[in-house]
Amino acid sequence: MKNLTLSASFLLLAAFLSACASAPDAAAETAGETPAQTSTEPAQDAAAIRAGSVDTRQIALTQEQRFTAWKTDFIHRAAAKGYDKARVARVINPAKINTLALDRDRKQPEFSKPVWSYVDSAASADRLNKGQEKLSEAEAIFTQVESRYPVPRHILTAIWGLETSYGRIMGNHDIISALSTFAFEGRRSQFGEQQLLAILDMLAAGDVREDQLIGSWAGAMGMTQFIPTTFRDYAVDFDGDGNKNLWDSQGDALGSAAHYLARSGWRAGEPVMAEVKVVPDFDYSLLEGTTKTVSEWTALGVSPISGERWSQDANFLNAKIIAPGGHRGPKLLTFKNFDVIKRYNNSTSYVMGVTVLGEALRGQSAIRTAWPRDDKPLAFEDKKNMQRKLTQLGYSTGGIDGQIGPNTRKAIRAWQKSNGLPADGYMEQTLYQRLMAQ
Ligand SMILES: [Ca+2]
Repeated sequence: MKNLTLSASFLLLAAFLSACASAPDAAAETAGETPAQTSTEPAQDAAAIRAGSVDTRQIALTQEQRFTAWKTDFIHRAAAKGYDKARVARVINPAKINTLALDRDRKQPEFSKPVWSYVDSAASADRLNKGQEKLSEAEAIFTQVESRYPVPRHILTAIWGLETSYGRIMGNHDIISALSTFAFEGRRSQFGEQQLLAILDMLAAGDVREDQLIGSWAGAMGMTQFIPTTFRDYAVDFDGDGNKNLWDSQGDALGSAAHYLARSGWRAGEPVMAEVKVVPDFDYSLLEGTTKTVSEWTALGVSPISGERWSQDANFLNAKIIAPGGHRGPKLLTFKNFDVIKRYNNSTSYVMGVTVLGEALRGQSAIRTAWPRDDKPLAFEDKKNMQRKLTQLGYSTGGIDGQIGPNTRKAIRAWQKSNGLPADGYMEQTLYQRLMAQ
């Protein structure tokens, strides 16, 4: 597969060699983007090609030409959808390929960190202290936001802190270029085009100015890192100055985050999650997203970690149970508001980070049980080995891809069960050694 791709790009490169020489305009536009080390003399290029080394300048030109063609095509298609063609052209034409966005998007998902290191860093002393400063500094704004939306200030502050360290790290990428890069190439072209159209909507509505459109390489903007579709659909001009300024206006940023969470179904006065303990013979297969009322969970041996009983109101709430560090680590009931924060960022670790920091900001401790910190998460290759071994032993993981999804957890649980172990679907290092020895 790899070889096929390589020879295909070589053919493409060869086909464009003469075209590039006769059409320098597209290349000239982005001369500043061309890495310095590729500006070699033509003769040297020819020698390099004869020597068989890769001519990166020619690849860049080819890509540049295709990028220009994509722009023309996108401008036509946007116009066909009813967008003002002159405006689209003015916005899209200056876009440059963002190589960081291209590289990051192509990479495998990061080596997964254990959930506790994410939660620890989310609620670090520094973030907690700065969050407390922000809570008092922006007290009047929070009071106004809370009077309009049901989301409490400690949750908004935690999101603000996790997204951008309270506005300190908002990204300095040109959003149009980053999104055009996605739209032009790679596995996220549909996402890129959708987000660009959202930007065009925002500009047409007069919500933002073009010069404000700066953010992360992934296309998120402002203190609360809204991607354009979220920005278009949920950002509010909370301070009423006529501009939805998520970059500089704390009112706009916090009001917009509160509005987004409210519209995603935030329930006033309800918890996000609650730490629990379970009976020794608890059925851990219930960890896979089963929703039950708190009183039903009580009947299954789940109770508050504090040893107290649930309040009468709590008994009627719907909840799921999670144990992100396995049965030795904290176990938590998660409520509707947990899923609402997931709309913001679809990651269990993220929501736990927001909640742990948020609770700390109001002097509470969301998690008491120690994480199994002595355990080192499995490397990607180990995960594949584990899947291969489980499958060999008759516990199908539905494929060997190094990704731990519901099928793999199900296989782990079946193996754990038949070995008389707590069937939490969580593979610790020691268990992994034991499995591989079988
Ligand atoms: Ca405003």
